[in-house]
Amino acid sequence: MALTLLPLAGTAVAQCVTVSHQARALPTVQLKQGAAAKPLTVVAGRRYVHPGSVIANLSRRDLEGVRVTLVNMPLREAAPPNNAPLGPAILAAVLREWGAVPTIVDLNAYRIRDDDAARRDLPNGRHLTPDEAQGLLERHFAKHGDQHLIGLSGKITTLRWQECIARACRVIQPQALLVSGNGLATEFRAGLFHWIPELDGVAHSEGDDAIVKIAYDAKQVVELGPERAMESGRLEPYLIGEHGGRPRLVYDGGRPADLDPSTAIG
Ligand code: B12
Repeated sequence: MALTLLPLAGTAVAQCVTVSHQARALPTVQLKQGAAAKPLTVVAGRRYVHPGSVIANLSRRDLEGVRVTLVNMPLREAAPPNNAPLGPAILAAVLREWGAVPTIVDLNAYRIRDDDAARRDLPNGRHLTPDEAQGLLERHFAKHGDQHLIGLSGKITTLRWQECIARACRVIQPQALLVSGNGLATEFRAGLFHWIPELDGVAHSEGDDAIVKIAYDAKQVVELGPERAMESGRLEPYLIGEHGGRPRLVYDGGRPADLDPSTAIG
């Protein structure tokens, strides 16, 4: 007997979530052309390095005043926003312990009740549009200053959003190290660079220790400039190559040995 596949009720909503014309019109990251262009040389078979062993060499002084914005991606538009962004919250707490200045933009916290939401039968309201999300980020950076690090956080379902937010961040905060962590990054690792070339780094698995090294690297990239930071050797051991004059980093995650971060801070 032949099976007939019926369209799922939720798909109509998902298809309506499109990247706006303005967001599409943003320029993609400028890559060096011709002789200046260096190919991405991937270090074959790089061995796993637990981030706890790397940050053992860092102290609070290394992260003092480093500004970090963590951006949590929207999910489940039809549901009320009843999930706190626990991953970014843990990372922000760790960063604060290390003397950095973290902020969180939770794009999932917003549900807009308007004619569009009513037309699309979303009684809890709709997500922000990409343009609205970009406006929110612009206001956030105007208030909190230029950032050393922007960390994107989202599940495997957030690729479209991360493409859009990465592109916007590259334009609004070109100096910042841009790194994706959580489910999407853990699933695709370096493969994510093909879809989101604006990214400087991806971080897989638990970020509790890794975020300290990522913030340290971000400080090096902003203060020394990308080229000198790469030459300094300070981006080791997670630097896998260079792309368009900027570093390509793949951060290993791992469970922290001790859940009390203060015991691990040098
Ligand atoms: C609670 C939960 C939800 C909540 C949402 C929570 C939220 N706000 O993210 C709800 C119920 C909404 C949900 C929905 C879904 N979920 Co869910 N969920 C979970 C669950 C049980 C806990 C997540 C959590 O809070 N963990 C605790 C926090 C502290 O950890 P974390 O968020 O992972 O953050 C850590 C790292 O990821 C990392 N990190 C996070 N952000 C960043 C950012 C940077 C820059 C860096 C460096 C690191 C980093 O560091 C953090 C600390 O170590 C996990 C299973 C699990 N045990 O983790 C599944 C899990 C995350 N869900 C999963 C899936 C598949 C889904 C759905 C797609 C299921 C579906 N088919 O509908 C939907 C999403 C629907 C959609 N439209 O997008 C998968 C994710 C797979 C993936 N690769 O993304 C998981 C792992 C379950 C599984 N094993 O399959 N989920």
